[in-house]
Amino acid sequence: MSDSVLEHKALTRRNFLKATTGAAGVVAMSGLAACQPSTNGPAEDNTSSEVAEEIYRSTCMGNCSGWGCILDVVVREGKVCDIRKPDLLTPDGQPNPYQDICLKGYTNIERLYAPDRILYPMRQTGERGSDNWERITWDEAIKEITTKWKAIQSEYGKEGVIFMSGTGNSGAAAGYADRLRVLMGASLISQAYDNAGSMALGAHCGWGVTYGQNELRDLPNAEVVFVWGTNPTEAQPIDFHFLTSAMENGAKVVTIDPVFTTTAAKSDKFVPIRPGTDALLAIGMCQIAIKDGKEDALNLKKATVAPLLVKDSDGKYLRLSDLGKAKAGAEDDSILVWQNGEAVPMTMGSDPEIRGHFEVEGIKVQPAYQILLDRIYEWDMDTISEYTDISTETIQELTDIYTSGRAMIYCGFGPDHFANCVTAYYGMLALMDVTGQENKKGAGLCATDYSTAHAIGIMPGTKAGLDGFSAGRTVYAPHFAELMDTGKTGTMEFTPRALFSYKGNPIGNQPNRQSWLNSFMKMDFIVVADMFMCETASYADIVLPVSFLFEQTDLMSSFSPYIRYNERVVPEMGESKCDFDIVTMLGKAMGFEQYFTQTVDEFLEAASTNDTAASMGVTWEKLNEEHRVWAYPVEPVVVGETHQPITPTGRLEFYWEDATPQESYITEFDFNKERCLYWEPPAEAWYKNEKATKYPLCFISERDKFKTHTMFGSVSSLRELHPEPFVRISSDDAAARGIVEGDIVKIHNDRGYVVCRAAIDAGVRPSVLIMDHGWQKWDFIEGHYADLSGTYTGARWAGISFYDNLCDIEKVQ
Ligand SMILES: Nc1nc2c(c(=O)[nH]1)N[C@H]1C(S)=C(S)[C@@H](COP(=O)(O)OP(=O)(O)OC[C@H]3O[C@@H](n4cnc5c(=O)[nH]c(N)nc54)[C@H](O)[C@@H]3O)O[C@H]1N2
Ligand SMILES: Nc1nc2c(c(=O)[nH]1)N[C@H]1C(S)=C(S)[C@@H](COP(=O)(O)OP(=O)(O)OC[C@H]3O[C@@H](n4cnc5c(=O)[nH]c(N)nc54)[C@H](O)[C@@H]3O)O[C@H]1N2
Ligand code: SF4
Ligand SMILES: [Mo]
Repeated sequence: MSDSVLEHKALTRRNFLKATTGAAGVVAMSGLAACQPSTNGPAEDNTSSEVAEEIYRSTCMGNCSGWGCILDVVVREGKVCDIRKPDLLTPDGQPNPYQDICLKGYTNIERLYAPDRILYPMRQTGERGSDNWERITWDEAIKEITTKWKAIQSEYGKEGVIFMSGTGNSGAAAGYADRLRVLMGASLISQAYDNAGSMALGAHCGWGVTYGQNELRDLPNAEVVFVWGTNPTEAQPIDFHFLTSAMENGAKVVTIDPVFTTTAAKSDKFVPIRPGTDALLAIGMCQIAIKDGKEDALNLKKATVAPLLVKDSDGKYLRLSDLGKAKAGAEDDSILVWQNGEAVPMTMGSDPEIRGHFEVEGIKVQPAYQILLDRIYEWDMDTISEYTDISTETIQELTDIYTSGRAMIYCGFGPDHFANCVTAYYGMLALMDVTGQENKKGAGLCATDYSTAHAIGIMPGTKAGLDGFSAGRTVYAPHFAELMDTGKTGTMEFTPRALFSYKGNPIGNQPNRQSWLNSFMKMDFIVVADMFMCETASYADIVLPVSFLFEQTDLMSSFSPYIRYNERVVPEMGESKCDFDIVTMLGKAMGFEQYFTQTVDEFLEAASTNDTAASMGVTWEKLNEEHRVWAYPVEPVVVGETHQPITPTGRLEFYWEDATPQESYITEFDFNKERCLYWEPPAEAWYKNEKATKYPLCFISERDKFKTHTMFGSVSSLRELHPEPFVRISSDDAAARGIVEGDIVKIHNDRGYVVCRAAIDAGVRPSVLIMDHGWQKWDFIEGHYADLSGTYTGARWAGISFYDNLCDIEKVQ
């Protein structure tokens, strides 16, 4: 590696330990000795008070529940030296509840001045991953990339170039590469993270202003909270206060998780469920609620699809057009319900039937609720209890607690990471519908990330003025390896030859890492745009240096009710550039000059000038003046109260007549099964799976406070607190293998292995191993934790199954 290119490679575990000698060492390492963070107190001669301070408005970034926490960035003598939290008020004068800065947020100074930042375009001179780099000029980089892209497109078709984006930056301008993709007709790998779980949640009430569910500001109104497959103390540190407020208001809190998490420790009850069986628990609770007379028939009839008649023949709703009384698809082609012995339009069904089987003019039908009930009673209590590993008494107790007051399910994405993930969410939603725990304040479902307020009004318009152009096809990440291996997945056939990856680190974050490396090696050409030498960048042919957040101008709207106009705090370091400028250069060199004439501010002005923004009082001038503009309902969003479902039926849906695969290329699809709640075991991580005799343990991951995925991983002060990966193992599993605290262990299966230290933890369920997520190849003693996971996915929505794997563990030393 040329020394002028990267002053340091990403810190390996060993050289990290050598380099880190305490906080002072960190500052010196970062070249910041002259400008210590003010939180460290003034220097000896107290000069800091004489130095003029400038405060700039920016945000943190990272796909954590903050994803853009508001930061006031303090600059002295041209250097960033402090980060402060502004005290913003909501429009009705309350402290903004979506505002805090976590531990990581304050370390952005270290990231800005980090030794592993990429500052120049670079070409890999050895083989991919060999870490031999030479510095090249921007002109050389752009020329080489666009020449190769043009050649590949003319040989393999436009789709031969494939783009992939991650979750590193949600800013409007940071997503500008999508414009180039459309112009080029390039294809896309959809990362599909959290995809199946979030789509399943959205299917219930539609993707409205709440991203589908009650907003977190409503959580403190709950009398009961089921924390279900989420660990907010680590994954939502700045939103955790909504849960503690509920606790302070007297809410009873139950945590359902295979692991005794910090959140579990603060709960009234902890239920260590067997991974991948959440839907069965919900099904068992529905059965008990119905048996105990806790079914809310009124809610089912009025607010849900329960009474809508479904035809036995094709699973579609019975409509007036089926009886020849309206034109199919016309506005008056109402769905019918059964009332007083006849089928009537649903708007006339004041007290419709929700159970039974009926016949309408020779057409056999049943209310959607009957179908749900049949799915619920497919399972008997003994099987539910055995599979979930939760006793019937406990399921009874959980049902009693859940139905004892206004109840909120606070769920996250633990259950999402199995191939059967949709089942867990279908189960939770059905439980809410059956018991009527919804449509009122303090009742319903809050979901990690999605139930945060997300400002509205920004419409980036990356595709504005591109009529006549269309992007190539989209392949979901779990299908990508098959496409690369065989040139085909489902009915889709094409050959990606060049990859452009930006804002993401798929090699570190996608499951079945070896299959991704394989796919990478099959590519003719890989370009990665990143600010750090992440694992994916290390396998690139060309790396483009992206400027750090504080060097960028952008508009942020996710994870906060404020639209945030981030101003540039300091100039771009080295030759780094923001994604917008990089894409503009690439676009021009690809021959699309006339489509890349905007400056970033012109683009952002257009993005914030639209009817929705105007209706929220947002203007470009206001954003320039105030930088943080509230653009969200002032009242907390409560589905069914402040906002009505925006589903095809206008009701809360637990039955989907139009359930189809997310992409038309997917061929294997059981329409009947996917229309309503069901449960089937995880694809691999199931104790009755044949593989379990050889590999009896399921390896899952969790969030920790010190990283956002692979970001912040090389921040020295954070590494000092959490220097290396370790796997947590139950006392029983450890004892059975002679493993003791601190041992070096090897976790392995047929896909790969990882070597790291073990920590014995009585709070981990037997047969489960858990490690915090976000480590990269240089962090492990050997191997990689992402080599262990498989590429299983659901049928209706392609999700990612990080946890759906079996393995075993042995002591190495
Ligand atoms: N610090 C930090 N915060 C983050 C992130 C980060 O990387 N770092 N990432 C952000 C992102 S993108 C996401 S998607 C969210 C995720 O947010 P969460 O969903 O809250 O994330 P996890 O900590 O993975 O929590 C999942 C919990 O589910 C449990 N679990 C695993 N399998 C099962 C199961 O089968 N059933 C049940 N009931 N529980 C199970 C795990 O033990 C864990 O405690 O976090 C966001 N916040
Ligand atoms: N084993 C396991 N794997 C997992 C998970 C798990 O629980 N267990 N969780 C998964 C989930 S839910 C998610 S959401 C994914 C997240 O996976 P990714 O989206 O890949 O997340 P990050 O590791 O944060 O990678 C973001 C990258 O973008 C770069 N970046 C930041 N800002 C910018 C910018 O402005 N421009 C450009 N070009 N680059 C920028 C960062 O330096 C970093 O390299 O991880 C998934 N992987
Ligand atoms: S790391 Fe996430 S939660 Fe922490 S300050 Fe940054 S955006 Fe907010
Ligand atoms: Mo995620």
